[in-house]
Formats: sequence, structure tokens, C-alpha cells
Amino acid sequence: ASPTGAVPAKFAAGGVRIALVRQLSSGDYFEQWLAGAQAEAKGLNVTLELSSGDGNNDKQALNLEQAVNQKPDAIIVDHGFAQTVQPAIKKAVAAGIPLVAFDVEAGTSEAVTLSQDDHQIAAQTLGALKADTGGSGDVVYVYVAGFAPLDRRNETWEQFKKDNPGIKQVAQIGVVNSSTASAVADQAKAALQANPNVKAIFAPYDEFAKGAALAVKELGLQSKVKIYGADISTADIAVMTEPNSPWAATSTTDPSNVGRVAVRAAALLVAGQQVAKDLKVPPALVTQQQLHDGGITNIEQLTQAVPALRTPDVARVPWAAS
Ligand code: SR1
Repeated sequence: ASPTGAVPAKFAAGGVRIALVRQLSSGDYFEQWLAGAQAEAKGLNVTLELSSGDGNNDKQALNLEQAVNQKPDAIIVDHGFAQTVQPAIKKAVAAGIPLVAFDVEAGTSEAVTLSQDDHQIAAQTLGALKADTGGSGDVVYVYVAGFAPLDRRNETWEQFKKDNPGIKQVAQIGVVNSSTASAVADQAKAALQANPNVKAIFAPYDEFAKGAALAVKELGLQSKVKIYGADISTADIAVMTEPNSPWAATSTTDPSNVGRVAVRAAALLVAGQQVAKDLKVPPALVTQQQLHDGGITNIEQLTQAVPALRTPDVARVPWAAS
């Protein structure tokens, strides 16, 4: 689309600074998200001042305090535990700095919150699990509490188990660190060895799903155990489409698009324009079958095949081309 508004003077002059304060940065999801945020910032002539806690919540809180003190034009908080980031979020809001909270409970109605509709993510991938298992069987669940998106997906899982009494959670595993996939692989192997009747693993984060896939392959259980995940990347597509892959389905956004939306929302706030208080990027279900049928081998081909993954109208910036 063509731009329809005048570029605000501060953007035209290249004077807009947006602090991006991240909890996590390693893994496909977070790398793609950052690439999208950086591309959008470049397009809008915005300087992104980037920091990451690298999984250390105290470091993220300190980074956020520092960002507030540096008085940027806006702040994006990307993930984080409520108790560690909310004090500095309150300071930012009190200082009049517009704030976008992605995948974190901001604790204030002054912030714009952005998420990926996590209930829908869980519902879509669990729908595939139900269809494939007939709604009964032993399931291993991968979950770590405290991460807002995983907590929301967990709410859907809890309801799903109530609605489908034939589904039995026989083990819960999970870890989030700088090598999540290999740590989850070790845990999944132990859980599968202890529970020989498992039919499915519900692993609603791609690092979880990759770890689960590694475990299933190493134990030679591909014909018995299928994986239902979340998120996508070119590397994930390769795992899902390799011969005899156990990863059957994933519910996902395009992570780079979500990074773009976060920067657009922050830019609109800087320009004093209206932004919905609760922005949601809808996911789409992507199955292994669909990837095979479409000959899809990378994220670019996927976004062509599933246009709903592009959401130019979520936080559209009227002065920018989309
Ligand atoms: C540790 S939280 C990981 C999740 O954050 C984003 O919401 C991604 O979808 C990922 O699954």
C-alpha cells in the first residue's frame, strides 16, 4: 500500500529513539522477531536502542531502569517476569514515556500490550492433537511457568484436559535457558522411557518442540509419538519436513512480523496517534502435511502460502508504506 500521511517531523529528522528491552534473545523465535523489529525501525527512520537480559531477569530489570533514565521516545519491553519488570515499567509510565509490553504482564493500563493470541495458539495445535489421537491417550506436556505466553497457553491446556477426559497428562517437563532444545530433549527422553504408551507431546514453543523431536528420533519412536508445537522458522520447517518427522503441527505467527508490529505500535505512540490498548497478532495452524503438499521449505514461502501471517493492519503506520 502507499503511504497516506505526512511523515512526522521528528521521524523525518531521524531523531526518534525507541529502547527495546528484551528478556531473551537466543533461539529462532527471538532472532526472527529482532530482525523484524530492526527492519521496521530502519523503514521508519527510528534508532532502536537494544538490550537483552539473556535470560537473567535481574539484568533485564537493570537494563529497563537504565533505559527509563535515558529518556527514549518510547520503550518496548519484550518478555519478562512481572515482578522484575513492573517496577521500572511504572517508572517509565510515570515519566510519560510511551510503552509497549510484548508477552509480559505490564501491571498498568497505561501501557499498550501486544501478544500473539496465545489461547488461540494452544487451541489450534491441540485441535490437531485431538484430531490425530481421537481425543484419548497419554501425553507429555512441556511447560515452564512465569512466561506470560506460556501461562496463557497453559490455561487452554488445562481447559482442554477437562473437556477431553480421555487425554491423560503423564509427565510435565520443561526448561528455558540458552540451550532449551537440548535440555528439553534430555527431559523428554526420560519422560518417554518412563511412559511407554505416550502418543503425543504438547510442546507449545518451538525450542520445546525441537527438543521433543530430537528425543523421539533418538528413541526411534517416530511411528508412535507425534509432536504438537508452536512457532515456526526455516529451521523448524526443516525439522517438520524431514523424512519420518514426529513434529506433526504447529500454531504460529510470523515472528518477524510480530517484531515489526511492536515497533509500529511504539512509533504510533511517539507520534501521538491512537493505538488499541490490547494488540493481538492472530496465529495460523501449520501442519506437516501442508508443508509437504505446498513444497514449503522456508519462512518466506510459508508467508506467501499463508497470507494471514502478514498483518499490515495491526498498528498500521499511516505515513509508511507497508
Ligand atoms: C519462553 S516464551 C517463548 C514464546 O514466546 C513467544 O510468545 C513465542 O511464541 C514463544 O513460543
